[in-house]
Amino acid sequence: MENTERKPIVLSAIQPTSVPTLGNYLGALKNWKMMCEDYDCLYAVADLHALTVHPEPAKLRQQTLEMYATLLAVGLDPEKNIVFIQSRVPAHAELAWILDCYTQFGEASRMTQFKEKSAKHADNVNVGLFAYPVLMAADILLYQANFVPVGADQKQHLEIARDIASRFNALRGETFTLPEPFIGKIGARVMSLQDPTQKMSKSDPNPKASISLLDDPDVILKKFKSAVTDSEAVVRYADGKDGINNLMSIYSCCTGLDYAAIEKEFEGKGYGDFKVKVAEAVIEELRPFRDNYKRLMDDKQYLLDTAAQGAEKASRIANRTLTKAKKKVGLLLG
Ligand code: ATP
Ligand code: LTN
Repeated sequence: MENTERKPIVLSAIQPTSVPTLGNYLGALKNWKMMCEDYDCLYAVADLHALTVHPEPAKLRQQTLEMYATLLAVGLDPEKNIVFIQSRVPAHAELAWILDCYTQFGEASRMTQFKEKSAKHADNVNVGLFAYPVLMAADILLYQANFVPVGADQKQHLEIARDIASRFNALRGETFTLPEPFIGKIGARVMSLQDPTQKMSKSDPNPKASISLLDDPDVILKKFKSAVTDSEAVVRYADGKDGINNLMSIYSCCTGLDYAAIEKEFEGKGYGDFKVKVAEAVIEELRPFRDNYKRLMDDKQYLLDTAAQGAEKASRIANRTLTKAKKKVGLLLG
């Protein structure tokens, strides 16, 4: 995919840490698919980022393949987009080192995700975890991306990517495009079904808290039925109704209805009816994904071949920017 039509460039990535949740889907993957028509899009499986949590090697390999299949199964066409695995494009790690040297210790220390993850895993606060946002900046800047579709939790990482890029540009001359986050209005922060003050997360140990994209329909229904709500028994969007607000935003994302229309639909009805309707909407939304995913996972060779082609196309673009950055910092090229 050469940028001959000069469409704006979009890049995003997702870690292969486990099966994506409804949060990953509504906050990120669904937007990735929507952007395919109007932008030149690159989407990656961020396997290098996943190394920060020391996954078991065989498991990481399997989950990387599964996440690659997931990206295709949500409808990202590998002919129209570049869909690739991060570690297969060595330029990411190379540029990350250069950018490490243009990132201040203080600014990286302020990253909320670093603080949260290092508090949660105090036994493994490695340098990779600290430099995680710099690798993410390299992912984005290598492709001169204009927009980065992510959930709200990644906003701060986008800001540091911009800061690193502008510092580099100011010191070494115009090299990188400054990226902007693309955060959807609804679905940017899907909350846990068991504690609606916390975001739904793949790594939540409580399986009832999140919907996995591969959950069977009856499991999805059960999880929604046991979602934590409040005692008011009125379906309306309001402060203090975190559980219902969350279900309303999920329903809105899956049906396209706005909050006023949802309130009207459930006027005089209890939470029981509402939860069943939300579950049904989610089941329908995910049905094509489940079918595609199963089919793709049965054809491992196709996945490997497509990933190899994706890496080749991505490398061609990434290497241009890498060479430019190397020259700017004074590395001797042949
Ligand atoms: P982990 O639990 O392993 O940290 P995660 O579920 O937060 O993972 P990531 O791989 O870090 O998922 O994120 C992939 C994409 O999904 C990112 O764009 C992120 O912003 C988005 N995302 C993650 N959780 C949510 C959520 N609850 N609501 C909306 N978007 C989300
Ligand atoms: N840190 C991101 C995943 C990620 C990413 C990126 C997102 C890695 N590299 C580049 C956008 C652009 C996360 O979602 N946790």
